[in-house]
Amino acid sequence: MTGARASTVTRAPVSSAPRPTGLPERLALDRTLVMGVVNVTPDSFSDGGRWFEPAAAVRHGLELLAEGADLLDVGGESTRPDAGRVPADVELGRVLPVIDALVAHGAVVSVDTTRAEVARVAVDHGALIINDVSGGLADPDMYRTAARTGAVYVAMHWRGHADVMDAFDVYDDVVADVRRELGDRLRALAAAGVAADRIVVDPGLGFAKSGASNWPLLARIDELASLGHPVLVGASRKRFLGHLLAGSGGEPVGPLDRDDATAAVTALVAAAGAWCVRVHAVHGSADAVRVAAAWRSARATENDTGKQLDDTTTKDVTR
Ligand code: PMM
Repeated sequence: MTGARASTVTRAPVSSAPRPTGLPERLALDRTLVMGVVNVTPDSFSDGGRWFEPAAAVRHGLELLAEGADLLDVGGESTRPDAGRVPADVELGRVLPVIDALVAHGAVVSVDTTRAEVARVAVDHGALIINDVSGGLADPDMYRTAARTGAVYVAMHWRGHADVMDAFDVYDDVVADVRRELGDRLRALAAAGVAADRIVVDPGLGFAKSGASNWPLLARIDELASLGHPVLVGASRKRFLGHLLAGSGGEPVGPLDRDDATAAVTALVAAAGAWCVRVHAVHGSADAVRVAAAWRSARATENDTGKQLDDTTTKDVTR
């Protein structure tokens, strides 16, 4: 009994995850947040075209909120492998009416863009988060814009646009390499005047990462968290989950059949202390973050109890 208890105190403590400043108080929760994806694109890999009309996108965003999303990520340019670029005015024309309507409904909105101009206008229209999958590498004005607007900035690990990224899936140690490259981004953000407490980091699952490269990033997420910033994870419906679930013929399952696996990833990264998960199907992940919060809380209590018992045991032994 004493031995079993003593072993609990040797575990790593469950640290409370950092969260960015600058968001409404209602998002300061003791659990991982769920970001629902609203892709206003004709060609995103899992839901392209389904919410392309602004009214459909707004309806979809409201449904995701009703299912338990804490915030909504609105994007107007697909980042699926091989996707081409769309002009900035087209991107803005897609996202602005949707952001306007969702903000008017009281939603916390993030804009998914690699363009400083799109980010700036979206923040003017009420977006509170700039979600930049390029981590600032696609547009030299992005960090200045993040600094000037004061928006929360998500710096995702990125090595190149969608049409070329698969060629950059070359790592010595994917976790160490991603951590180092995110560290470079953090230094550049600091030099541009972006407040450290507004920055979130993201491993960029699926971006210049094949199936095998994604799992260590999930399993060793604590190493990315050790950069000292909140961590956002976007595993939802990605190819590596399709390959994991492939049947005996080796065919990956389709994107819409990856939501249960996505929720399982949500539970794991939420238990590890991720700040937020970005998902297409909200319901399963909204449950998963609550399971993980209960698990973390019980684990923290058990560690405390274990420590008290262990201290008592120590006194007994020395008496
Ligand atoms: N993945 C996609 C788009 N935006 N943003 C962040 N921060 N992290 C991600 O992993 C991420 C993202 C690609 O998925 P989609 O085509 O379904 O939007």
